[in-house]
Amino acid sequence: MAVMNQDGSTIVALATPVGVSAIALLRISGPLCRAWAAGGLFGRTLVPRRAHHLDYLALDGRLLDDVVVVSYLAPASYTGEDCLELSCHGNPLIAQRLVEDLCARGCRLAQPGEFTQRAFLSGRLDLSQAEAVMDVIQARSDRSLAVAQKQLKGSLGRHLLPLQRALLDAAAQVEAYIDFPDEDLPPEDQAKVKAELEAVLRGTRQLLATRHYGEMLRDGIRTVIVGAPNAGKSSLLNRLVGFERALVSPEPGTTRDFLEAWIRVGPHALRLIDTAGLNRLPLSELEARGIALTRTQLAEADLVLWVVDLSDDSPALSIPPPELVAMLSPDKVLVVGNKLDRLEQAVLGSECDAAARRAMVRAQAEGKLSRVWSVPDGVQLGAPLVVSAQTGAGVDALVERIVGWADAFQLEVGDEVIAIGLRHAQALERAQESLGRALGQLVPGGLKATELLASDIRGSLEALGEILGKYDHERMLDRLFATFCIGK
Ligand SMILES: Nc1nc2c(ncn2[C@@H]2O[C@H](COP(=O)(O)OP(=O)(O)O)[C@@H](O)[C@H]2O)c(=O)[nH]1
Ligand SMILES: [Mg+2]
Repeated sequence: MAVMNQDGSTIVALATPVGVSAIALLRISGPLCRAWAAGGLFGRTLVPRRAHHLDYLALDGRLLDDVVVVSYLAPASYTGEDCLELSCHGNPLIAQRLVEDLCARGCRLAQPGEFTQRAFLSGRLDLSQAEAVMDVIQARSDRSLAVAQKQLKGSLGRHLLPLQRALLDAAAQVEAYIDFPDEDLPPEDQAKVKAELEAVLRGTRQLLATRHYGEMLRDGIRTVIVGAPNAGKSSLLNRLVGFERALVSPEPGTTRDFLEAWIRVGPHALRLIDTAGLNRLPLSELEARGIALTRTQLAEADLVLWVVDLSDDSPALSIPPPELVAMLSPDKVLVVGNKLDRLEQAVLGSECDAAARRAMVRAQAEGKLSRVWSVPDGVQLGAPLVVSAQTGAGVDALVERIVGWADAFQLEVGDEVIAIGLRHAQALERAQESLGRALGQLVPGGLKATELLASDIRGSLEALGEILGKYDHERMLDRLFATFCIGK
């Protein structure tokens, strides 16, 4: 049985935001709840999981509020302990008086995350599920919410379980030989263990591959808008955000610092970053600093929107500096030709029909873009797009392209979408290292001591165990015992 609630305390906290609202919810968890549900708080017994509308009287008999109270008995509650939930009128003063009264009756204020921590300690959630609670609360896009909800239901645990099982098998086979120093792990067992470890390694790689997507889900897709001064970067940001977030001016070098704005595109959340213009000859010290910042932003970008002014006839200005191009992998750069409206205006006077004019504009735009930015082979983002930040033309197609690009990152592991976080990645990397060392011994003549092999397998098992927060020694012993019975 898991350890729970080490200090025996009953905790209370406001579960809804502080402020005026229709209702505020207080959550209480711990041993005092049992007596309170049995009549200790309201003078009557509460039927578990049933809403009771009752007057809450303070210790001195004052009426604090009429509340709706629901009791949950261990282990069938969020924390796995006895719990009460009180809904009062959403006046912060009432909530505060209730909390004070509950503390006077023996509760203490909960630490941040303590309810979920108790849920983990009582075995209601594994660690990856406990983390998913935060992800569900903080998700900014439909996709990140969906993945977090799956993880809350234990998707990561379900994928780790077969890997852990295979490692336990391998460990049991190897450990069985440790007690017999004169016997070496026979070649056929070595081959079996090797195959198992390789399968686990493939599984960990598969999970690790979801890390980048996981970061994009949790932190938003870092989308950096770059290009020459006056190309219309800030205008494009404003157009995507839907209001005047950034200053736009015909004077080059308006944006010196960088600006951030969150937008949702389809099921994804984008963290848009507007930067100072990039040109070859920084005009001022301040601009030069802006450009240095842009480089930093580019290095951390998931996606780069490279804005080119289609109406600018001095391409030298809009050709990106080669050292920056070298920094960028083509699969994250989307070239956006802007000010399409100006090209359209230029051909308005011509004699031909609308279709021919459109073709002329297109040809001009493409010619221009191919001069200022030659897109390397193997680009996954497709042909450059042309837009007008001013009229909004082409912006829907741009958004569509971004959604398609982001969708491609979603990796299915088995039949579920998984997106691991940093902590998971670190544990998986440690598991990989141990697996690599173990496999290094399973080459002909490579096995020096069975103990070393066993310890590397245990190392990878422990690393995987950290993800869910439980490393089950007992199960491992069970396996070992079973091996002895059958084999020896
Ligand atoms: N005609 C036209 N002008 C634009 C367009 N986008 C931006 N501009 C103008 O170009 C100038 C520079 O725009 P801004 O967004 O500040 O460029 P930034 O320096 O790249 O951030 C401003 O005068 C904008 O009004 C566009 O699509 N069409
Ligand atoms: Mg700007």
